[in-house]
Amino acid sequence: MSDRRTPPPPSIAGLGGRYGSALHDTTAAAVLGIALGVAFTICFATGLLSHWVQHPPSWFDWPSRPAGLYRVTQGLHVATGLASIPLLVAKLWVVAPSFWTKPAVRDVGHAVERTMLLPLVGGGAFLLVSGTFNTFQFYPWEFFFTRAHYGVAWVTMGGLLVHVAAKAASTRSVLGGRRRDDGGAASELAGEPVGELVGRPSRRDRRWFLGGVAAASGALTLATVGQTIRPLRAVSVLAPRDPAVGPQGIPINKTARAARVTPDLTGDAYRLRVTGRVGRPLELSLADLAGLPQRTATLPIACVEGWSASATWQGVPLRDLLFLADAAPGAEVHLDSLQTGGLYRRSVVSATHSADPDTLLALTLNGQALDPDHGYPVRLIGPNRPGVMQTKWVTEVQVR
Ligand SMILES: Nc1nc2c(c(=O)[nH]1)N[C@H]1C(S)=C(S)[C@@H](COP(=O)(O)O)O[C@H]1N2
Ligand SMILES: [Mo]
Repeated sequence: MSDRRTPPPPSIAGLGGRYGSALHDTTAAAVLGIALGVAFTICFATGLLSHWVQHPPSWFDWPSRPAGLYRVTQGLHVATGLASIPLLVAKLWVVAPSFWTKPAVRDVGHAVERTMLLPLVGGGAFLLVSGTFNTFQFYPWEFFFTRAHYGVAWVTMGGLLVHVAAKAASTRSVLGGRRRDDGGAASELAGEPVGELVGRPSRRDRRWFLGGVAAASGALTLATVGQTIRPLRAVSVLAPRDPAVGPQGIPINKTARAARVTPDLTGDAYRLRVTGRVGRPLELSLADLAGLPQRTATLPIACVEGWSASATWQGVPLRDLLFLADAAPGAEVHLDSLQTGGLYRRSVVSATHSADPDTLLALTLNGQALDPDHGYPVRLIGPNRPGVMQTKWVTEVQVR
């Protein structure tokens, strides 16, 4: 009845479930698996990097150059995560028949392999959903997003590692087989069903299917990546942010109103204090700051949520202020905002970043005084920093 030659490797193939489509096969599973493995690895590496930048371990010193590096790594993080969504859905669909294989567990190795699918699939789905929600600043849950997203990423990558180890050999033979397939001789392992099927897919069907998945992934990327690649903003109809929309042509994440930074705090009473380990503490009005030598830099705001936008900023280099206050050159600095609550009212500027001449206490954006929502009267803007560390409404520079 069946003309199947060698049975497929049991690690990929299953024997259960009846599935109508012939596309549930080992070759599609292997190709999608590799694509997902690459996407998840880039996403994890860039995510881990972002975590270290914000919570640096003692051995980690994030450079201040190139100025746009974080913009690229975090843009990649969000883009590879979004591109993974169609890949994961397709992969789960392709291998679904193998979930119902009998016996459910053959031996200890198989039990481990199957158990580790739970963190891999569950964790992967959680990361993609919670990450996507975060880019829309939509938090319909109780947990703290960054901690949960970070913790689950490790669990998921553990699952991925086990999965790759378990599937490496069969994947290699499946894809090696495919190449021989192209040469004319039929492969033994490639294109084998992962369930009980009507027939084997033709190579043409599979190419259409995988091409369609790739197109969906590419389309989702194009539809969102304009939030950081500005020329694509017109086609990025699904992007949570348009990088050109906001006061002074730049998006905002928290308004002055939401941060409870009121005009009485930013008016004549405003002072910037330089305190801590300084020879000469300073207390400067906005006019004092404007009277100091100004420096201009074109730098992006690169939000962890994946949007970014470049602008021209002018202000007093932080290192000049440290010099004026008689602080040790290249000191670590803690910034405090006029904002009284919230997680991002403070930030740390590492010695490397405080020494960079383009790390500015900015007074202007694209030639105008800062909009209240962009941090009037004074905000930090520095090269190669995540948006959350570009503190707005700065009122204290504390030297450590
Ligand atoms: N005081 C304060 N500064 C802040 C924030 C904040 O919530 N409070 N948000 C940060 C985040 S998450 C980003 S992405 C940038 C955005 O800067 P913008 O609103 O000027 O575009 O500001 C940062 N500075
Ligand atoms: Mo942000």
